[in-house]
Amino acid sequence: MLTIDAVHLREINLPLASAFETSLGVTTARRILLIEIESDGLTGWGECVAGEHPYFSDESIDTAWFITEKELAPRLLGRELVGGGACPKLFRQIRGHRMAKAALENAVWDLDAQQKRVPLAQLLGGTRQTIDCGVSIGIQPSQTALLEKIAEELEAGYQRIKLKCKPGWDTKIFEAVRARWPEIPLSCDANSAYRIGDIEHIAEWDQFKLQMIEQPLWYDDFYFHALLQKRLETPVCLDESIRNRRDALAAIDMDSCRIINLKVGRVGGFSEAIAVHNAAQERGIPVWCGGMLETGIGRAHNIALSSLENFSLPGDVSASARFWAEDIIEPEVTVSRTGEITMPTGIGSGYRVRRDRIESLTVRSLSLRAAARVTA
Ligand code: OSB
Ligand code: MG
Repeated sequence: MLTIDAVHLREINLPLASAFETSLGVTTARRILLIEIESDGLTGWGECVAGEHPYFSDESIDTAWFITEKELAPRLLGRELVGGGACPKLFRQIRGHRMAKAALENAVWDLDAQQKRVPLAQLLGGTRQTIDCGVSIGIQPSQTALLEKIAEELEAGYQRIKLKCKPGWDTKIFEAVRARWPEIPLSCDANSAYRIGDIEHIAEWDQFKLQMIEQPLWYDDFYFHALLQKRLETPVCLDESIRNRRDALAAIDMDSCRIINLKVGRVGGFSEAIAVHNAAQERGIPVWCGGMLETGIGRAHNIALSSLENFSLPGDVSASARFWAEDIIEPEVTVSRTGEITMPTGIGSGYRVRRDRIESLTVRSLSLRAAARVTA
């Protein structure tokens, strides 16, 4: 049993090593909400993946901070929990705010793994010893810059290249990339930049033999993605649309997608992520682990999750150095020349959190302590 003694919120500001551009906009620095949960002298960490603006989802760091402070943390403080799996029920009264919920729930899992002295991956039910890594490459200033970037990432060993795309940065770009690399595993991610009227335009991409087309249409849609999938040979992959297990079931049954990008923050925490993973596995649908420009804390959690069996395609889980001049964990996440991350074997996430560095990056913090212990 874990008793939640305190929940600490903090915001750190961290510039990205290089700007990341998608159809949603350009990100040059991150404002990140980190969660620390204390129980009997141990500390579990969680990272909230909500962005500075509610562009990817309807959450932002500021809504997440508010909901964590006013609604979620009070439901945990002083409670005795069997583990992270107890969180969804405690949070059920609050609708939405899944990224805020995930940061707390994942911190509880992190803590539980430390208390039980097991690797987090093992606690989650993971079996893989290594995970396969791909990269997501943002929209670049020019086609030449993009080709250089791809060459670099292939040279580094990454097993799959995902190209961010949008109208005007799509067919021509895919043509240029395929002309130079006819066979590499290649995919694209539109972050909902297209509409169903673009169906014939998107269907032209079948010629590029993409591994998948990620979230081409509306962020909250299943129906039109199913119409599009019917017209395509290339598998559609859903990211934004999948909020939980029921969404995964609906999308799979409707043939809205044939692959799922699973992001633990987007679905509200490890419990729901495992539920989505299992539902997809039972139906023969592969999942892969998505990324949200995480620091090492969220990255380490993504690595642990990726060790589950049905994470059978390379994820957007890549080296710390691609995002940060200096990460906030030790050792930093590194990827082998064959594009793999070896699962850490230590207890908990297997990475040490650099509290001194986090302190120096902190721009605001708030500590909430239990008034008394409550038995749930
Ligand atoms: O749609 O997968 C996405 C980054 C921020 C917001 C949305 C997405 C992304 C990525 C992943 O593409 C980048 C990464 O963390 O490796
Ligand atoms: Mg995506």
